[in-house]
Amino acid sequence: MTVTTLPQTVDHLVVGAGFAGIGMAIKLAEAGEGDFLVIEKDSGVGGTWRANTYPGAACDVPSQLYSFSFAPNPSWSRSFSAQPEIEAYLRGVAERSGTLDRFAFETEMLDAAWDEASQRWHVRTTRGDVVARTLISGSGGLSAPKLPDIEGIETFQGEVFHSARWNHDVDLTGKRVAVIGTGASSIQIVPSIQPAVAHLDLYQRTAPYVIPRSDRRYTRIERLLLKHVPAVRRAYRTAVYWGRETYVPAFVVDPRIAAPAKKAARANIAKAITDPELRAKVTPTYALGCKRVLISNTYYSALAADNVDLVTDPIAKVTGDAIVTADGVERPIDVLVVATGFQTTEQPIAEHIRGRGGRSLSQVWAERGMLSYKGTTTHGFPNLFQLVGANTGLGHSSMVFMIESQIAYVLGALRTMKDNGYAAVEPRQEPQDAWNADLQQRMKRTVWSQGGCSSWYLDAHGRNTTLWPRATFTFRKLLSRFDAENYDLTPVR
Ligand code: N01
Repeated sequence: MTVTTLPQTVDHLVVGAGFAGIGMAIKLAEAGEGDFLVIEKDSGVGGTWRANTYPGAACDVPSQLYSFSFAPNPSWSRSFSAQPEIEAYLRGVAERSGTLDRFAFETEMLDAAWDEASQRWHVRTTRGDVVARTLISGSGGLSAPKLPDIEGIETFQGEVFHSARWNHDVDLTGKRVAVIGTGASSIQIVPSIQPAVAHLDLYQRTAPYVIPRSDRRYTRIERLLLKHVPAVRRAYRTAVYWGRETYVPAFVVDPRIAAPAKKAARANIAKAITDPELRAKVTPTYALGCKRVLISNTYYSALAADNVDLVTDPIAKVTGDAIVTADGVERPIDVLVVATGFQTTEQPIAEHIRGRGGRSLSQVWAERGMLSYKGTTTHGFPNLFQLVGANTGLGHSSMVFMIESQIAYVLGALRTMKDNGYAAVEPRQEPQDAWNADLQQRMKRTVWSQGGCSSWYLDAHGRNTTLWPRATFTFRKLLSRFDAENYDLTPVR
């Protein structure tokens, strides 16, 4: 039974029921750190893995690593899981944890304001107000769709939807479809819908690097071993973790290490595409790793199919029934899919979280970009914890690892507060500035800054405020202890 009537007060209010929110709820319950409530705008758990149901949606991080360390999934069917399997895993974890009676679904946070007098967060939701000692955001870095600002798009008379809001009521069979964007979502959508549609125009602004996807169904023997022998599961997980951790972060700062991946990307094109013009169009012109490296065995062969056109002329406008490119060519369509990504560095939720003095996160970030202390806390925002906060994203490994590191840090903060009678903790400006100066210094040398591309990793001023530039175990080490000495600590009055 989930929450139907919101409590007026709670110790900890968690926002979002994806990996972060579920993990936080389980660990809060285990630690017995006061009562808590998880609010979620959707009607069930899963977060991004519930929202993204587009055809072909799957994870590009190996299954064994893409799960909580404390809740291994003995039943993954393949080495890279598809969306339904990940959503089912998360649902199962939440159900088995016994915490679902603290979850309120179809409850969206409208705004949150820190009240200095009571040392509490006052939170307005679509289903009533809640006052909480701490506000723990698990609302995700890739959850608010970014819609393209294209002239006339609002006048389109056919069906139009974003990749993360797939409209399953629209049957694409025999339709003329346009997909805008060639990121991780698009390269999964395109091969999945290509066989069914009459014609597909794929609008590419920048060619991605696409390397082969080493996905396969586990054999029967493997499935048995993974299910019944925890040591085998651990060995698979460890192998995947270190395989990525030793190779991938290294090429972020040394392009020579990317040579084998670049070769694999070129071979991937050569294998599927014979037309030299199309080959040239899909060949990236910037350094590998500058944008997220994508994985697929079917994307290029879908592009080579007779019913697909890869359009690289810039889009000039959308009319009632067509897309018109800058060269004046008009391509009629029935359905428009915008696979144009997410609002990453200017997240809408930031406008609605107001800290000390009534300043919102977006006001603070407007000056120096999205920033935080250790990706989790922010000066001026006492008792606010952001899971998947600034500079915690990864291009190479599992976000679940990062989330678990953050959850442990939050629990450390809550323990410190309880043991010492603190009402509030807030990172001091100085350590926060030092943390961010160090990050930005490291960013200068990376392929994300030097690689000659634009990406969702960078904000409007070219600052990378989304990715973690070091090894993931370093992040875990740096967050392994709650460093109260770097915080202002307000005693309970
Ligand atoms: O979004 P994106 P995504 N006109 O921002 C183009 C995760 N994810 O949803 O490159 C024309 O990567 C834009 O062009 P350009 C993963 O972290 C994971 O695909 O900016 N085009 C780009 O091609 C991923 O990185 C998985 O020039 C426009 C595309 O739209 C992140 O989510 C699966 C445009 C956007 O690509 C985001 O991926 C899916 C415009 N106005 C997602 N605006 C897996 O685990 C944007 N574009 C597999």
